[in-house]
Amino acid sequence: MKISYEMQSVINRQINNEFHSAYIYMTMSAKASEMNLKGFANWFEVQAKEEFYHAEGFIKYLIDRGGIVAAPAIDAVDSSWTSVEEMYKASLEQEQKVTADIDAMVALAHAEKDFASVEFLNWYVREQVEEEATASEILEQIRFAKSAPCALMFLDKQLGKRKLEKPEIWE
Ligand code: OFO
Repeated sequence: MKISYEMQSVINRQINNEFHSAYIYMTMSAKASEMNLKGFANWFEVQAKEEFYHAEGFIKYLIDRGGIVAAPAIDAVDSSWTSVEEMYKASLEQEQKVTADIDAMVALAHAEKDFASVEFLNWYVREQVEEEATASEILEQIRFAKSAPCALMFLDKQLGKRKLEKPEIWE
């Protein structure tokens, strides 16, 4: 079954969303570096690269289904955060937005009886559960650590250990 124009259009929009997420996280990484929080900077950089993989997954899928990849401009990033707490708050909001977009795509795939897209999108549905949970967990830890600077330093050290792993569906 050929992929519908509407599904192509929402996938293209999502490719753009994923690159925008990558841009946001790369900017957060730069801001954390400016604050000398190298561990947070590492965490955001790894996250940016994961977002790039997410975009790549959609691109490959669209091509496999005979679709056309559009390449609209990526929105600028509002980088007015003044703390890592604000960055993780923004991160959680961004992930909640992405989750809503993915859910809408799944609903469209079901409505069109496009079961290949349903199956493909399921990976992203599960991924978003993890993305939201992680952003929310780190945000809570930052809030706990706020009254104790050494706790924030410890968290920075922990986040510095994060390494990039290629998502299993692209291996
Ligand atoms: Fe691609 O998951 Fe975050 O935005």
